[in-house]
Amino acid sequence: MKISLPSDSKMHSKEFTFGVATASFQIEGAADSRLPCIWDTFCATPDKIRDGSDGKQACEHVALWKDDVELIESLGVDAYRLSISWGRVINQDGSLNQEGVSFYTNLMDNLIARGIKVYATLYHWDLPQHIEDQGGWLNRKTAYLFQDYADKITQALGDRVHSYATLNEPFCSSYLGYEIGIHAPGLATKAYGRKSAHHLLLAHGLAMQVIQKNCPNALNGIVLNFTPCYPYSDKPADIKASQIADDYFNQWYIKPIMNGKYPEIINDFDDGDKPDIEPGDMDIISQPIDFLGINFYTRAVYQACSENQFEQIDMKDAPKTDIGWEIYPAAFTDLLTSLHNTYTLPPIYITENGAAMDDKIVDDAVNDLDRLEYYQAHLNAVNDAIEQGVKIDGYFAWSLMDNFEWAEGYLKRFGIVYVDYQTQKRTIKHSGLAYRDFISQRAE
Ligand code: GCO
Repeated sequence: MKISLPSDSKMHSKEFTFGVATASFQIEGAADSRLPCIWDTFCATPDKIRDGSDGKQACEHVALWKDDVELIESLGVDAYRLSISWGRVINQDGSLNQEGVSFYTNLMDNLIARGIKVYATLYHWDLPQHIEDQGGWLNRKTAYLFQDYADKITQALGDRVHSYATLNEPFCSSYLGYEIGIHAPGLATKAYGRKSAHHLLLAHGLAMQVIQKNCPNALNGIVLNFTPCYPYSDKPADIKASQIADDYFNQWYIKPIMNGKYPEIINDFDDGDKPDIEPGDMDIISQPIDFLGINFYTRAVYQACSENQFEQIDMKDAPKTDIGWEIYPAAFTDLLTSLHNTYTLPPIYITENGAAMDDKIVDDAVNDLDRLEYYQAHLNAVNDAIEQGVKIDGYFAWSLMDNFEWAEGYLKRFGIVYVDYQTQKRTIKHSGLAYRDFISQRAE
């Protein structure tokens, strides 16, 4: 089975960027050569990670990076999205860790020499533990520490980076990490969700200021995740419930950046649950970005419920991936067109899209037709949005290779390359081969 798109698709043009994505904690390993981060602590806490695993080895990418660059090159992609581990490049006293910086400069130089553009995310959830010990994202000061890190690392990396994203998915860092506690640092207090989110968004804005100064030629922005919210029925109460959920989970993170304000639902919060917004914050948060990164995996369905206004419904008979997320590609097109209609957006990059599947490796091959179908359907969905006038300039498959899937440990495989964690052998899955073939067929 192949991947194909209509012959007149804009995605066939070399102007459209195709890439693969990873994140530092999920692949790097080599935990001893960086500062401990909140995910090390969370993994060491009993019952937090489903298979009891951690990120100490992961895909041993710090040791195997040269092979991994060859692997990326063999896929023929235009770009590689990686994240930088804050605690690998900045020491506890705030100075640069030259050894850590060299790891990334060598990696990037090698990618660039092969014509692969570097898309770097500065924060993909691995907050240094010593900063968490001072309150982490609940402490406003962390936003300024992030700005300082962004300032130093962007100067050190210079023009190697084609595109910088400040944060990856502040929703996950704040809601999953501080409000319901299923991700690091594992705090579960309602008010903490919004308070940490505000400091994350402030950190984004403060970092944008220094990145634009240091790297004016790079494409600089942020990566947000969206899980579009649908009503369970066409009853007005369910429609309302899905809108509130959408404001709470999705618009909460984009509206401050695009429009300088939080969704109206903020007015319904108890005072103690509101974020601490200081004068000038919303201007910092809403300064222009060069691109918006969008991560999409699934949708969610809600119905009204008296206690907390909305309740998610499990769509029992719907097709799902191995992580239990409904496969619903139409939501991807709906999301892209509705964001386009709601906001004045910069160019969009799909910075993550992909699926966990129950892969089996047989005779050195993984015949993951289910994942391939997921990619085909979602590339079609992106193409549909482009046809409807949405400006989308790139697409990154999540992920280059199987890796540490957060609270799921190594149980869920999202790669287009299979990783045998015993031997660290990488095997390109059928989906990866199809992605490679599709990319190679584009016009010059
Ligand atoms: C995210 C993260 C990735 C995940 C992927 C699958 O979107 O949650 O950016 O690190 O691994 O999304 O859950």
